[in-house]
Amino acid sequence: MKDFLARWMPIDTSEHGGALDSMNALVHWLMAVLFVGWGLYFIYVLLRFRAKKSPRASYSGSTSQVSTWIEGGVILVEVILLVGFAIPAWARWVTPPSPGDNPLVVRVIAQQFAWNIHYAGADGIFGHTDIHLINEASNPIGLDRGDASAADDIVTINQLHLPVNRPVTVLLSSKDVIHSFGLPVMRVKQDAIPGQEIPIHFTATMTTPTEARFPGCAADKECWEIACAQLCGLGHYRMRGFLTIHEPDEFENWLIAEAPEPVEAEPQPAGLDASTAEAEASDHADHADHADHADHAEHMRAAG
Ligand SMILES: [Cu+2]
Repeated sequence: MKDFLARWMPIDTSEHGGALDSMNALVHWLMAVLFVGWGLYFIYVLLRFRAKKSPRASYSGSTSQVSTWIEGGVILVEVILLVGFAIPAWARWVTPPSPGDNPLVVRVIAQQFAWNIHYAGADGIFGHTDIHLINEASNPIGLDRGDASAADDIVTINQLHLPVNRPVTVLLSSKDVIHSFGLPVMRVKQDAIPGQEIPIHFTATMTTPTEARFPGCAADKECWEIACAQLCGLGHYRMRGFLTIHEPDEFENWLIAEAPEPVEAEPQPAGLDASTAEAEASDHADHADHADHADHAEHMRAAG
């Protein structure tokens, strides 16, 4: 059944995906058995209680205790499914990876109609964000660049880059309405709910193939898709991000390449000539809050 279902499924590139697909197959088998069982019972009842054979209704009904025992059996099976399978599976799903496994923590902030990705940078600490600092073009998550721990933070739009074989925790939130963060190849799907930060844990087991590039992906590799799986507004159809899984060293290089240049806090000398000021201004524009990504997002919006 698992192989049969796999024909309609995207490839599985996550550590937990196999178990999820097996459960999917198991549930399909259970549903198949129930479908056939109830279908046969329905046909039996149609024949057994047909009008020709029972012209008068029986007002006393069934006097046997069989149905009581069956109901008891159903309750027992459902308790076993809940306590023995569902609750342990849920507990595994919500347990964070151990710090010894060096998990990577990434914030994903959904908005109409884009995915903002926030990396903590070299210091491993997310900079302070403030709703009043949000600027849709230059600072979509309201990152406070004045905060010391924000200086090295990386913010991208619609571009999620992760290392292979390293546990990842995505802290998922939303700026406006309910979205759903779906990584089909990673067997991950979680609603993003305004006012909540929801952790999701997974580990990628495969890097993205290089043969072809997904349209709109800015990475050098083909990207897999981040799909918004919850109807979130008129632009929902184009709320698509791109997931790239790298080899660990490749991922570190990507982080270094994306890291913002340190901004000098020194006051400008009074006698600064015009050409130097211009050069400085353009330099700062290059290193501003990922203006290139904002451009890219604009392009994506326009393309959508
Ligand atoms: Cu959405």
